[in-house]
Amino acid sequence: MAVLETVVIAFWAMLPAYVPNNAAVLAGGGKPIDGGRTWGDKRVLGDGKTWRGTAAGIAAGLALAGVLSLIAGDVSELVGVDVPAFSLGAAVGLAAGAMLGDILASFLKRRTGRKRGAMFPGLDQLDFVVVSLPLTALLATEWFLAVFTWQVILVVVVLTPVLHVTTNVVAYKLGLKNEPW
Ligand code: CTP
Ligand code: K
Ligand code: MG
Repeated sequence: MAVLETVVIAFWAMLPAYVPNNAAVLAGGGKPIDGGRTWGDKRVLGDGKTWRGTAAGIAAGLALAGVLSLIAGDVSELVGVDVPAFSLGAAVGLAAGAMLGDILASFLKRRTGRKRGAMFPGLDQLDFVVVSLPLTALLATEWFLAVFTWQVILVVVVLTPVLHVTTNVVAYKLGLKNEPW
C-alpha cells in the first residue's frame, strides 16, 4: 500500500476518535464525573472530566462516523483511496474508547500528583489511541482487522501526536482551551 494511501485511511479511520476530545473541550463544564470525590488527598479524576463533555464527545464521534459512512463511497471515488464506512461497533469503539482513554489518563495524572491541566507528555497525545483501538478491535473485530493493518497503526501512532499538538495549540490560541496541550 502506498504511503499516502495509508495516511489517508489512517486519518479517516481515526476521525471518530479524534473529534470527541475537541467536542468535549467545546461542550465541557457542569458536574464532574467523579462528583468531586478524592482518593487519598487527590481527586479521582478532577473537574476537567465532566458528564456533559463526555456525552458530547461520544455523541460527536458517533455522529461523525455516521456522516463519514454516508459519504465513504463518494470520497473513495474522489480521492482514489478506498476509505471505509464505519460499523456501529467500530463507531462506538472509536468514540467511546477515545473518551475512556482520556478519562483513564486523567486518573493516572491525579494518582501521579498532577493537577488538572498539567501536562503529561506522551500520555496526553496517545491516551485515546491506546484505549480506542483495543476497544474497537473488541467490539468490531472483523472491521478492525480489515482497516487497521500494521501499516495503518504505525501511521496512527506517528500522526496522532502531531495532529494532537497542532489542534491543541490552535484551540489555545483561539481561547477555547486553557493550556496549549
Ligand atoms: N472536558 C470535559 N469532559 C471530558 C473531557 C474534557 O468536560 N471528558 C473539557 C473540560 O472542560 C476540560 C477541557 O475539556 O477542562 C480540556 O480537556 P482536557 O485537556 O482533557 O482536560 P484538563 O482540564 O486538562 O484536565 P486533565 O488534567 O484531567 O486532563
Ligand atoms: K487529555
Ligand atoms: Mg489538558
